[in-house]
Amino acid sequence: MGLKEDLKTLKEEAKRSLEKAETLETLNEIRVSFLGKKGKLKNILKSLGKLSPEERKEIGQLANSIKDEIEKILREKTELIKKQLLENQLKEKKIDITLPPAWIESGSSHPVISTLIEISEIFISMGFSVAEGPEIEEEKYNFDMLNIPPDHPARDMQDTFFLNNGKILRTHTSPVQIRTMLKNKPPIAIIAPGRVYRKDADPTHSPMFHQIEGLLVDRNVTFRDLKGILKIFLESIFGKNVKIRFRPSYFPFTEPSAEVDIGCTVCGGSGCRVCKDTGWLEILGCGMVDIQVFKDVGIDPEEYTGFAFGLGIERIAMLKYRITDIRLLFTGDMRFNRQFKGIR
Ligand code: FA5
Repeated sequence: MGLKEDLKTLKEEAKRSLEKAETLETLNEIRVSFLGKKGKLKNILKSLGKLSPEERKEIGQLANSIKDEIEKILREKTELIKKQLLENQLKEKKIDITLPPAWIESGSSHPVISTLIEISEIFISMGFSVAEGPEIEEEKYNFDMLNIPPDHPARDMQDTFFLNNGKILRTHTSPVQIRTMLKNKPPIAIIAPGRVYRKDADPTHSPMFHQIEGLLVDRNVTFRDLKGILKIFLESIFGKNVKIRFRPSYFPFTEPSAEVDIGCTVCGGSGCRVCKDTGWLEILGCGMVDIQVFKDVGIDPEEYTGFAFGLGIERIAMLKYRITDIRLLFTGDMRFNRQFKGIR
């Protein structure tokens, strides 16, 4: 039977070709040439019509099984070649896992911010809560209600940034005292950290710097409480051996008033540019809340007393980390900033 032989020969031929095939393109060519519309199988089956129905059935079944077999081998071979292709690709693009990874620098807190957080945490641990106020402030809160009259030197154009909308950039955090006392009744114990602005620039003065305001109002608050709290705070930051000096001073919103200096940690007291050769650096102003301020916010000065303080965060950071120029804190120079990695 010629057709049967032809089909078997076709099968063997297809198998041989498939065995040799190495690319997906060759596989496709084999599929087209054996199983395609004009392919070898169709060609053989052309003479099917000349056969008897029985023979036709037998040859038809044989042709189908050969077709199935070739298709099966085609599928398997396709999978195999694809797998080999992938393996070759992976080999070519092999990743060397022993290479060191690309270096991604991790960020860290700026020394001013970590000092701000450290100071805040000390006061929070003593029972103070955190209050906030706007940096764009009204003169009423920044000056008038703090008992700073219009002709006071602090209002001078030399110190204050005046804005076109009639407001100013706050020159200190003390307006938060007023805003807090207008809103809350005593007892009050708050700190108010934030940015403040002054026309000021030298190794210890920056036009933008940070302060933390403190305010405690209650019955029987005395100057002794103020000294005690500040001593605890300064010893927590600088250690028990810190040299502290209270100097009488003047602020329109406190009476009596004082300023506190710290023995210069940069030179150890022998004199340097940070302490301007005095051995001391001023870090805060403080005092007992002035009676006039209490009256203006509606707190009875007969019943309540209070203390307030305002400290410069950059000055504390400078003493803590022995930084010789405040401006270094704001240049954004990464060689400087990197030195403070991991301080908190
Ligand atoms: C005040 O700003 C008062 N509001 C402080 C105060 C609050 C007194 C409550 C009484 C009661 P003074 O101008 O001295 O005070 O500033 C306070 C601290 O801010 C200074 O001791 C200093 O540490 C810091 N400071 C002042 N000016 C600058 C500046 N330009 N750059 C960096 N730090 C400064």
